[in-house]
Amino acid sequence: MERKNARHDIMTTDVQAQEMTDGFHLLIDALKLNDIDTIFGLPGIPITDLARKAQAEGMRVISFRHEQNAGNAAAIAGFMTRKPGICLTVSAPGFLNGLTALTNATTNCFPMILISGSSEREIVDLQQGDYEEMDQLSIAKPLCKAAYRVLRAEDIGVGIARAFRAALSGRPGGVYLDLPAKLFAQTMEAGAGRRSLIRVVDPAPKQIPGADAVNRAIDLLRGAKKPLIVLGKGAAYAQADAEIRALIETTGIPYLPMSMAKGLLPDTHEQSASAARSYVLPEADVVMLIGARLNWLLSHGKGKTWGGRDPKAWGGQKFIQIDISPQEADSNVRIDAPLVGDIGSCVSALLAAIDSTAGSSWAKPPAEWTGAITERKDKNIGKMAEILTKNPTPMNFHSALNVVRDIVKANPEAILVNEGANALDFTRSIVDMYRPRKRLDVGTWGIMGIGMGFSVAAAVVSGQPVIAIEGDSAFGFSGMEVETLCRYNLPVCVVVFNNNGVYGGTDVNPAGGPDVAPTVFVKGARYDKLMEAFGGVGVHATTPAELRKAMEQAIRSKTPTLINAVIDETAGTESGRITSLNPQSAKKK
Ligand SMILES: Cc1ncc(C[n+]2csc(CCOP(=O)(O)OP(=O)(O)O)c2C)c(N)n1
Ligand SMILES: [Mg+2]
Repeated sequence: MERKNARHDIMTTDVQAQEMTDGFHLLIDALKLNDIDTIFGLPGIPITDLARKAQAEGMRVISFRHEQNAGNAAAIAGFMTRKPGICLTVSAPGFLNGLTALTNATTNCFPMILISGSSEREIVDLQQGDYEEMDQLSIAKPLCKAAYRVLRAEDIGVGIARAFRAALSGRPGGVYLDLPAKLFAQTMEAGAGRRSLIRVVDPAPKQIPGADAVNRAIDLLRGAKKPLIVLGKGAAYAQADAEIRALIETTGIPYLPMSMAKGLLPDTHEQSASAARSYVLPEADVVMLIGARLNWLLSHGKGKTWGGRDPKAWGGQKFIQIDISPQEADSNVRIDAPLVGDIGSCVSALLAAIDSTAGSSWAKPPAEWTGAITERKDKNIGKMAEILTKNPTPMNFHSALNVVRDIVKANPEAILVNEGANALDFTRSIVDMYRPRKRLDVGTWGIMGIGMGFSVAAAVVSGQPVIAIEGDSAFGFSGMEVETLCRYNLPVCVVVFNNNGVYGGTDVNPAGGPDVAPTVFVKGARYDKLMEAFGGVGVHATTPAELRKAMEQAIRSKTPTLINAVIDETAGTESGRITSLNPQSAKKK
């Protein structure tokens, strides 16, 4: 009897000693170890079981209908949480579908990791025609911040750690992680597997600015007669909201929020110069950029927008630029005071310097400057208020957005997703935001197609209601994801501004044939029926009153809703606010 028991013990020890893990579980464990609780993706060979096992291990796995939308979801989850958003795709075509989102994330400095399964290296590299054959790593490399491949199960921990550090450190961005099919099935002893994983410590280390750089910036600010602060999306990402607010309020300097920085301070703040943008940009003498780049969205810091004599000319203002990347300064015009570091540290350093050098005696900007801004603001806001109260039939952008503006004001916790041309530009200028990181839009590229991916992620990550204001063309890029909204029962209210086409519905075929013009869609389309097909609420709204009722109901009920808001097809302009970027031939007709 005793002998038998001893033998039993030995056998148990043997089985314990051989407890095994595999690539699937190592990957899931590595992600969980680094606080990832959600994966956005689309299943198929070779990652179907990975998605299943992740769900079995308690992760939230949100499946999409197209990888681009899953990728956009991951990217914006990264922006909102400062943890890399994870997108999971199959090989070649799935990978390529996810790549636009990865590249867009990199351009916008959103941390995300695109994890794609890939086919067998031995066959792919000899181009022998494998299932979904593609050298994915080489293709991804120039399109993202970093790209890695893991070939051995024992390297999964390091692979994830490197991907996290690349995505989050310095200027955040998109990272590609290539995982060949064979990796998932590889086994190793479980204890060794556990020990191979890395919990990444301090992946976005503080970067403290140099004292001389801080003083240079302070000197410029102090000497300014007409100072201006421009807040970019980087300032929103930094989550240094209290410090930024303190800097603006202590110095009394007027500020201009870029699109996704709206709400960092409430848009109704008395120092906001949004409604006087075309006045302050050419007039300011010292401009401090906080997490904002002088790219096309700021007319490259020169030309008429900035008071330059011609489209290439510098307007004469001095720039202070706070950015985490030392390479950003001088990218377009001279930066007199670059302040390199993370935004929280830089702004804190400025506040400390102000406190120690001037204390409460910091001179606020001259009243002539702030007064002139207020005067213009009041005039423009008054003019806009008049337009917003009009009630034309059919609705135009203004009468519809007057409703959206009220709904957002009443629900400041709601997240506003926005894309389109006119539907984007009018919403940005009319709808005030009250809290940080509540406005998510087309970003640096002006990319269409982010709508439903952003909406899904915003709802999943925040648990707050989401309002998506979508041009009818913009909506089409990700429209099938209304099924995803219904499947996960997300509190998203999609409002399609339906003006029958790209910029509007009035173009005619110049050749007179049966095809409609390239910018025109089916007239009077009923996008609301699309939502109904999956069990959500569809509403056809032709008046502001109908739109208001439907939006209120959507927010109250937390039910996926799509409102087809009929907008005058003549109300938009070509390309919205950026008509001038359309090339014009010099050739005489
Ligand atoms: C991926 C991508 N494809 C094409 C474009 C060009 N584009 C810019 S806005 C837009 C759609 C504008 O129409 P709509 O969304 O209906 O907005 P509207 O001006 O009619 O309100 C398009 C196709 C783009 N920005 N991104
Ligand atoms: Mg349209």
